[in-house]
Amino acid sequence: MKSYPTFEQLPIEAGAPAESSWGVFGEGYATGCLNFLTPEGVVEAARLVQSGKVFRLDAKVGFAKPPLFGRATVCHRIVPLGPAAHDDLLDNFNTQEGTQWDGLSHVGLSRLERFYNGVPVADVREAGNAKLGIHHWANKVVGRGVLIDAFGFRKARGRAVNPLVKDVYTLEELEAALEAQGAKMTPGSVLLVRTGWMEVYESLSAEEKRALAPFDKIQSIGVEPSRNMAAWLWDHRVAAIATDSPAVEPLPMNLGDGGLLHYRALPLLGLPLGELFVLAPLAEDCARDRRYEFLMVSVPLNVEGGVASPPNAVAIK
Ligand code: UVW
Repeated sequence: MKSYPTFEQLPIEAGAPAESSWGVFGEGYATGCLNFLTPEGVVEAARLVQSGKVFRLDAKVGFAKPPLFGRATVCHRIVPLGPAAHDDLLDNFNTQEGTQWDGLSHVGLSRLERFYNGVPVADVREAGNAKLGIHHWANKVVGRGVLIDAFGFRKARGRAVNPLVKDVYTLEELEAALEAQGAKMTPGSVLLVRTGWMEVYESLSAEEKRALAPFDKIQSIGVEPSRNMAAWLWDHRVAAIATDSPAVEPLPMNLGDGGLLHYRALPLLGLPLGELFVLAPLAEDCARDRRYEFLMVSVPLNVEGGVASPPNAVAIK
């Protein structure tokens, strides 16, 4: 892998905000940390395929009823094309209604009115989002995946955990879980962290799901949103981080808090955040064969100027 600055050496560009990687990836400005995934890394990751098991990492479209944070409800209709022929129509589809990658134009720095690499709000909202659109990721999210089963680690130690209540998996805990798994972070990996949120959510009644969905009601466990966490992710050359929780970091979150992982990751480091991934079946298989690494293939929707996308992701072991 090319040599990149350490977190402590950031920023490298004059006038860029503190703790930002603006300018680091040159021509690859639109893909941020996905630049840590290389063709050589894809070849190495393919060697991890041994059992031929394939794990789908996105939930079914429309699984969240209603969608979280007040997002629109998708409507699937089958429309006739001929006497015995049909098409699908997905009406009202918000690309973040369920399992999703947050693209680099999803959240910016409100104090600067800028997104990653200094892209102004107007470029995203009014000019078609050519610079940071999700189309830049169309063939970029393939490589080694590593799972940290933080939920399993806590439970195995007899610690009570309710993922649907605000709580934090500390960096120390994530490192301890990695060590207990006998796994290592190799530069240029997609990191998946199982928090337990999705499986507990799936066990709720329709009424309970409705009650927790609004922005001001939703609670979640998440990974520590600290400077140390951002530094660890950057210095380990993590290409993207995804969890089975709604925001990667704990909820509720105060959008006025500049220390949120959403700000540290998306507009500052260019680090994609994945949310509401399905990780329990993968975690169970990893616990069975003690192999927590795999080939990960994600092909986001190829939408010119898109802000986010379902990951369309699989882990292959
Ligand atoms: C918000 O930023 C509220 O949404 P998400 O957690 O889906 O990125």
